[in-house]
Amino acid sequence: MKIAVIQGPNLNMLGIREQHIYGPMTLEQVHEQLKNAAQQNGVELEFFQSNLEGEIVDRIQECLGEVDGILINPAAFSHTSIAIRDALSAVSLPSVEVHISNIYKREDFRQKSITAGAATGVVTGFGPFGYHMGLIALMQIVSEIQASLQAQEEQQEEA
Ligand code: CA2
Repeated sequence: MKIAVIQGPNLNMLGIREQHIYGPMTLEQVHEQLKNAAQQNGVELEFFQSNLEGEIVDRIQECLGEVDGILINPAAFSHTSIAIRDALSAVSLPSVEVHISNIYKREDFRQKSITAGAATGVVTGFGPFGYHMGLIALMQIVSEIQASLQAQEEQQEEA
């Protein structure tokens, strides 16, 4: 199983600034922990971070036929980007949107995620551990999809 991890604008600053909101871990450390957890479950992760909306749209489109699911923190683009939402809808892969902070406890403008409407589910407010929660959910969803596809194939072979 292969999962793309897509990180939006300014998340490359994790652990460097605003530690009171996002904690002390750098993005590299978050990814390292996540990679270890994934490896233990036989899952391969592909990491991508960009500050540019179009690059994130491109990366989501590239996921088609390449990965089984998407773990994404669109960061500030969550609140603004119809393009990222459309890309997620277009590829129609299982996806989990992660927010490190609890967006519902913050400024009004953060309390609406446009992109979340295209995600299978959302995890918000659990710090970097939210990426692990999202990964566990994705592994379960992808396994269920794969099992049901296999059952369909077996039924067709029997018919
Ligand atoms: O809580 C989250 O994960 C957010 O997606 C983070 C975004 C913010 O715009 C969303 O409303 C909620 C911001 C990511 C920026 O991260 C920084 C990290 C360190 C220093 C500055 C920014």
